Amino acid sequence: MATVPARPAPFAFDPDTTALLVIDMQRDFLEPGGFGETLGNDVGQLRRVIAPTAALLAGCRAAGLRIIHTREGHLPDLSDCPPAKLLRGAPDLRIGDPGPNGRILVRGEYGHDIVDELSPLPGEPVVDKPGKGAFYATDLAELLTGTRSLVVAGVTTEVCVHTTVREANDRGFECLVLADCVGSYFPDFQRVGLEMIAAQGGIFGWVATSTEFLAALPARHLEEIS
Ligand code: C5J
Repeated sequence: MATVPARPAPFAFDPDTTALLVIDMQRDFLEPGGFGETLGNDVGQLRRVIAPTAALLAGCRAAGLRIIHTREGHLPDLSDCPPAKLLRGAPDLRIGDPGPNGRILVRGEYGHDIVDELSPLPGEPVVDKPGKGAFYATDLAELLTGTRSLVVAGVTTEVCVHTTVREANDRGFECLVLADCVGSYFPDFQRVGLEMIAAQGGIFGWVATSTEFLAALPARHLEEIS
């Protein structure tokens, strides 16, 4: 077992039963012209997550940790998009409308894919999800058979990261959320979102930084892989 100095308490994990889950690092959320910006958000708030997450991916790949990516989006006919999600709010462009990066939040479009800096490598599963939570209407639970701990990165902290970590917690996974590798369009939501996870004795998870996590990956494990 390895141990990370996390909040509210040290997080113990076995690298052999731990997976890194990178949530929705898609152009539609992180680049101009996508779903996030059309809702009125400043995508610059999320882009600070890219560099630490790239370093995290490199470290986890070197350590042989299992890595799974997710993408939020819908079928081209939008049959998997609930009407309330389609019609909610007053965005400039709605889900399915043509935008500068292709149809907004539609699978197969340029904007739906993961940003170049964090491209999945061959063999790293990419889970396409229609909802905010990564377990809803996906095969993520089956992919995680034998996994006990999840290290979580991605966007946005208070929406898809929170929903997924709550779902994972209810399914018995122990979740460590990396504060510098998750991002929100709203600084207050980022702060409070992280506080909510670790409050009440870690009500549904633990919080640490990627530096703390990478420092805790056992050297023995790193040597075995290289
Ligand atoms: C949102 C997400 N914010 N990936 N999606 O709509 O958090």
